[in-house]
Amino acid sequence: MELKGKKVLVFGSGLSGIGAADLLVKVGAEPVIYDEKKEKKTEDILAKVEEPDQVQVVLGELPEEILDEISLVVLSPGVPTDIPAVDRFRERHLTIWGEVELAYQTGKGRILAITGTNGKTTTTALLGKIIGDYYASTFVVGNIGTPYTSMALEQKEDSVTAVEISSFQLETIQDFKPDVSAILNITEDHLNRHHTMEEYIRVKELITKNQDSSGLCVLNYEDEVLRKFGESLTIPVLFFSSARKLERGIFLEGDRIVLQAEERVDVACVRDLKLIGVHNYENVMAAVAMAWGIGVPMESIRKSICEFRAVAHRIEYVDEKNGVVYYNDSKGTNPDAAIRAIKAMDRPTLLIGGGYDKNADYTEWIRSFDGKVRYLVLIGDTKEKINETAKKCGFTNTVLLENMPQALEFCTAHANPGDAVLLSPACASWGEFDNYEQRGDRFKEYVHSLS
Ligand code: UMA
Repeated sequence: MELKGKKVLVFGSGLSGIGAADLLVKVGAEPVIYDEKKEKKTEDILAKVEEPDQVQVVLGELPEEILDEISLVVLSPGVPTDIPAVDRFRERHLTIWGEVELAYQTGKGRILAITGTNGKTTTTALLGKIIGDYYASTFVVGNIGTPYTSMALEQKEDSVTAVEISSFQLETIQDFKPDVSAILNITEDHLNRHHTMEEYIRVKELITKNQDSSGLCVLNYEDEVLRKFGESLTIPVLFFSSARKLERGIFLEGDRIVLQAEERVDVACVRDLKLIGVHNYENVMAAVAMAWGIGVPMESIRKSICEFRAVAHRIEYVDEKNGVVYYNDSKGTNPDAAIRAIKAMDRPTLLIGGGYDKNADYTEWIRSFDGKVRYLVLIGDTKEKINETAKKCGFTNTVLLENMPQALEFCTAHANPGDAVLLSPACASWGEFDNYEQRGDRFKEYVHSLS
């Protein structure tokens, strides 16, 4: 579609809307940023765009006259596609694109697109490192936080882009055609938006919609829905598995990651990775398969995956000091996330937990310790409550302290070589910290200051 001279409605004034409006100005279109929240301030929105004189802002009710003038609507991912406002666009047969479609239509180069319920961000960041270490022009965009639209015009024919794509973004693609796609897993999520699991699955699977025999789709063999989907696809598929050897695919064999295609390639030993936990090995296998799919040499991939240190604050390897490995999982702000972190530990662990009280129940978290936790060091408002729960579950090795510095001092004094110290609080950070990032950063600063 020729965008030059066209009036385009950009629905949503968040990150995605600002990225879309800036791109539209650059290609000669006339964006109208529209946001339903009338409390928003036009000047605040214009302060975020690159060319405020070229952008119109409409808040609250959308006047009929604007609809008469526009020919395209770019929806932000947070805008549901079944609300009355969007029905109005459909009644007028307006083209509706999401930001991913707009970026795809204006961008260049090869595209590697990742979706899935969990692990998208880690896999996209890891893939970003693999391609960044090998190709000259690479981008990492999408749901990960950098709007795809903000980079599309920088792309060149030889660029390679890793895109994290949410189900919200997939709902509004049209021609978007990744060279390699991946669906990591599909479990129940976002049902308030997609209503049924069937619809959520359908939307996730749209990532392959425009792919053909020149492409590749990477899927999790251990996810029943995805296994069936892969078997029904007519485009090339490569499965990954953390539980079995595949005739063709990438899989875990003991502690080794193996790729079996035309020939067998020993990718790496998981002990050489800084990412830990089976869920992370799945993310690694997906990223390796995608990079291999576009021809990155295995030597280069191996080096990149062994160097990659995880997304900040998510079971992030910090350092090894005196034989003790330190992990920062400050993003573990609820028991579910903290369970994932403790499950990932493969050595005796001194666990720092506690923080702001969100009224959570800590029973399942304590039960997941599985004999691995040597000490549970508790700080914050929740320390007494967690201690009570621990006692009820029969776990008595708890230590109650005042703050993070005290907790860290205790851990460094009591950890033995071969142990891990893990910050995974199962609670929000408020109280001692402004946010989980600050809590994790303080933890890392302390670890780096150890001799
Ligand atoms: N708005 C309306 N009407 C609506 C809904 C929203 O007017 O019915 C307006 C809001 O008033 C607000 C704007 O739209 O001003 C917000 O748009 P948005 O919710 O799409 O948020 P953005 O800031 O544009 O961020 C989006 C993604 N957000 C969502 O999908 C909810 C970001 O993913 C993404 O990083 C960013 O684009 C860049 O691509 C975040 C996210 O939470 C991380 N994603 C979900 C997830 O990971 O689970 C899917």
